[in-house]
Amino acid sequence: MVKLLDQDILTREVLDWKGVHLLHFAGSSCSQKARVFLNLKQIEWESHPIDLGTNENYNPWYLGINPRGLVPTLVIDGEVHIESNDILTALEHRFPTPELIPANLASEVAFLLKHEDDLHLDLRTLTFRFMRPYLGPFRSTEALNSFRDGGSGTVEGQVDANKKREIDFWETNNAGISDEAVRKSAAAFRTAFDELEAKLAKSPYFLGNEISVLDIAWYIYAVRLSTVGYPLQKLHPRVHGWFEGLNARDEFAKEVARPVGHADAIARFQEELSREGKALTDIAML
Ligand SMILES: N[C@@H](CCC(=O)N[C@@H](CS)C(=O)NCC(=O)O)C(=O)O
Repeated sequence: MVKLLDQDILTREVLDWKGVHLLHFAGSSCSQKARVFLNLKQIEWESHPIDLGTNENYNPWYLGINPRGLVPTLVIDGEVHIESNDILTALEHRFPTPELIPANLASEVAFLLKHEDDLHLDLRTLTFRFMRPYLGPFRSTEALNSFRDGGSGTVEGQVDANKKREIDFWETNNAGISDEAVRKSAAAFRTAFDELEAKLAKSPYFLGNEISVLDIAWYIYAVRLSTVGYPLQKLHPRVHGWFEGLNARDEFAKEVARPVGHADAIARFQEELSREGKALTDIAML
């Protein structure tokens, strides 16, 4: 679990925060995952929005809490946890009911969540190619310099390689995301969702008859993929049915709802891409 050590944390005031605090962004998939989890557990928490649109995640104050410059971050009674899946695991330990990470399957769940996390940059690739009107500009040189210079640069006391990975992602893709990158990311999701389709042939949720953290995690990915034009219903009909079921639940739906106007802008952009033969389905031949 990624719980920061004292030396990793430069923004010292959070060490005095009591209770559950989530630093997050409304439209961030990992933040949405954490908020759905908090809803299902009915945990009271304090919200600290961090605006990714203005690169607030790269300002020194936030980097002093999250050296990776990513949302979400959990502060719980002065402990600082980063990495959404580790945040959920920490919350599960503190608030065990309802059980969303079955204790007898903890290591299997950790393995499956790692698989989900490994796809995060693929999700970002598709997002930044197919949701442009909603996202604004890519990360500027100035923002990336602020990121480079800020924070301790360490996680669990070690120099953190993930920071370089983040900077590399933006520097590689700032000029635009290539068709090849789109195809690679779409193929990774197709394989992952084929596996999920097979699981749903056996049970209504990924770990059996009850909702677990895996359903939350993949729900959030399914939302984003549907938004960028991935043909979920056509390619994975069981996953689509499961997705619709979760969409009907307020604890899920309210966390992924888009502000008025955004959904329309994205839909118009998708239509435009389809007319030009540049939609995700065209490029990835799905
Ligand atoms: N592995 C990380 C990934 C977190 C992540 O990439 N968060 C995105 C939002 S979903 C972010 O903060 N991006 C920074 C940016 O867009 O500048 C986690 O699970 O917490």
